[in-house]
Amino acid sequence: MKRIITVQDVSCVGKCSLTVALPIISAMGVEAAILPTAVLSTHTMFKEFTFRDLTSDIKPIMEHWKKEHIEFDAIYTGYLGSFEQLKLMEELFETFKGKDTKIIVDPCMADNGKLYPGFTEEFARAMGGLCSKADIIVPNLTEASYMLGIPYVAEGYDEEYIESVLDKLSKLGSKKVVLKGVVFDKDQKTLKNVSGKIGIATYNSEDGKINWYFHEKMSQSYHGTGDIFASVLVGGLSRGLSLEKAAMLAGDFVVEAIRETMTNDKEKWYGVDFEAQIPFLLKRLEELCK
Ligand code: PXL
Repeated sequence: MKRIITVQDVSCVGKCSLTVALPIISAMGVEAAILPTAVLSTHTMFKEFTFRDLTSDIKPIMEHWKKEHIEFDAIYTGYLGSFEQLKLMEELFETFKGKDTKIIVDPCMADNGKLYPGFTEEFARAMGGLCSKADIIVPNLTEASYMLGIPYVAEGYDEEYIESVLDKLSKLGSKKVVLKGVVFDKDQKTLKNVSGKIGIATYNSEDGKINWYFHEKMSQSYHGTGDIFASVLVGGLSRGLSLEKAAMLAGDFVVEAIRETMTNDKEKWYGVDFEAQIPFLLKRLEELCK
């Protein structure tokens, strides 16, 4: 069985970060080891959440693993809360990157044109630095814009604009980029029937190829869907899927999880009801693995 390590906070209530990564990656048949960076009573979209920083535990945990010769097939970082944690992640990568270990960085810090509470533009640029050490990065368009220091463009852009964003992102230093949340308001030179849908662009800087996957754009958006996307991507890659297939599976699962949640929409800030769609995820995973 493949073993990955994921580094994120524990938000005790409010489905995101480790409370989605663990069940999803485990359900996909991959061992999910964790390195919790902080414990919060809820994610930061609630008011008056508690917060306990665990940064000082990170190094001793890594040292113990090193002594035990523990190895990981993938290292996946999500929500990180400080410059110090970003530095520690570089050390984690250097220490545990084996010959075939994939490093996946989800620069989780912003959406819909805005940084999450507590993050700054300076932090976003430093996150760009961590991305340079990754094999694959998974930003949405807002995170991409902050990391690149370019204005966030909400709508009206074209294929060429997205190609230039992908090129700039790969120049941060990661060979592969999965850019989420691309919406074209009309068909493009090479992309037909895409207007109003939501697209995921998978870019490989080695051959310059972009693979597009468009799916239904749901009328509601929810918290934690980025973490669900990245978790499925990591699970899919660990099960041997190509990056393109893993991104497709992740996009489809997020859509089904949102559809499920929209049938019971009382707790919008709580996160999506992905649990009910795990059978769908596993069925699609097995089909794609064939
Ligand atoms: O879903 C991203 C996330 C993870 N962890 C915490 C958050 C957020 C988004 O706001 O607050 C603590």
